[in-house]
Amino acid sequence: MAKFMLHGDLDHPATLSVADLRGWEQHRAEVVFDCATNGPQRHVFEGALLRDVVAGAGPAYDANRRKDRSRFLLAVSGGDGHHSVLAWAELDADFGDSPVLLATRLDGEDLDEAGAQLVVPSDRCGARYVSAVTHVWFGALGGCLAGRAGRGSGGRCRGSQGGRGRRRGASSSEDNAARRGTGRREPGLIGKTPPGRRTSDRVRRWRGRSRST
Ligand SMILES: Nc1nc2c(c(=O)[nH]1)N[C@H]1C(S)=C(S)[C@@H](COP(=O)(O)O)O[C@H]1N2
Ligand SMILES: [Mo]
Repeated sequence: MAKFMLHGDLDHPATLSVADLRGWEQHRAEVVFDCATNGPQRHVFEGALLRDVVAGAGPAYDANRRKDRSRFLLAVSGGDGHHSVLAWAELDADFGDSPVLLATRLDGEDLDEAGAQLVVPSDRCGARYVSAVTHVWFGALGGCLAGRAGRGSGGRCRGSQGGRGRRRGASSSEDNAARRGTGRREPGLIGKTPPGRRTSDRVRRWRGRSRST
């Protein structure tokens, strides 16, 4: 029986079967998605809301702060190596409120043997309908990855993003690269005109205008 790992910044990471997913309220989605190679496909999926499953695993956000929740991501992987990412905010009722499912049934057939399937009803294209799900990772961008544990946000960070439990290619150099990418940046070095210069340009334009009117 196919199972998947629910891991990342969670108090209660777990290995779940499709049967376990039936423990959450089941939702139904009639979807049409268009694939560039196969054309439009119509399917009926039933399953648990991904946000319910993650919320039950103790996600490391501050539930009372929308701004903290907006930092989090999900990565969903299939057994064949196909994977897709979602922003937590896509699912969150205060943001996109999208009824993304981890499906337990497809067109009336149970998925216990095949494995759960990600269903993103708001997507036009089918690429994020990851089938035979093996991993669901939940984690943060920002404070946690940059090593500034919850600074100013009241959020909790556990420093385990991307490392623990990743299937393959989980090297520390990747994590370091991720940290570099989200690290502290020197303000003013991101292709901006220095403020002093900009101000004087504006003043010059304004003066020119005053004289001619
Ligand atoms: N595990 C896995 N899931 C996947 C894919 C894949 O390659 N592997 N392809 C995606 C794409 S591009 C589409 S259009 C849909 C539908 O693919 P199917 O027609 O092969 O069912 O599945 C999605 N889910
Ligand atoms: Mo596709």
